[in-house]
Amino acid sequence: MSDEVQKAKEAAAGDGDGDGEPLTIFDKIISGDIPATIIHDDEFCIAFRDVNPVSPIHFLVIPKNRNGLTQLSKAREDQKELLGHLTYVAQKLGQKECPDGFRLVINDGKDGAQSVYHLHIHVMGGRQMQWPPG
Ligand code: DGP
Repeated sequence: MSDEVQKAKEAAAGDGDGDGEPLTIFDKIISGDIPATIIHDDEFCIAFRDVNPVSPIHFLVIPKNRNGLTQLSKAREDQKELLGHLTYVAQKLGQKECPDGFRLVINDGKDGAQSVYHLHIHVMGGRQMQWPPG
């Protein structure tokens, strides 16, 4: 078993932030238990490079306090401001790193190909993106 898989299995045993949901690998990145290349850190979110980049620039923006936001479709009315903040930070960083354009993606659930159940915005760029996505 790879190190990453082992860590993910261990992480699944606990509760990330008291919201009743299991810990994910991203909770361990937030706590600093797993290293990541963090490119932004503020009161509400962090952004870090994706470990499996699909484009020259590929990073993730995630809320620090998941608070039930395992996926976008679990968002509550009182989290609208947080969602706006995440999107705002994503575009600011996207513009800085990819001045010619970039793409935001949020995978949601099984058919959306979500693999980590802690809401995250993918920001991808540094090459010509194609459409439609796979
Ligand atoms: P998604 O399929 O939308 O749930 O994307 C999850 C992303 O998280 C995927 O592109 C790979 C990334 N990822 C998973 N584990 C780690 C990790 O330990 N470190 C970093 N930096 N990224 C990770």
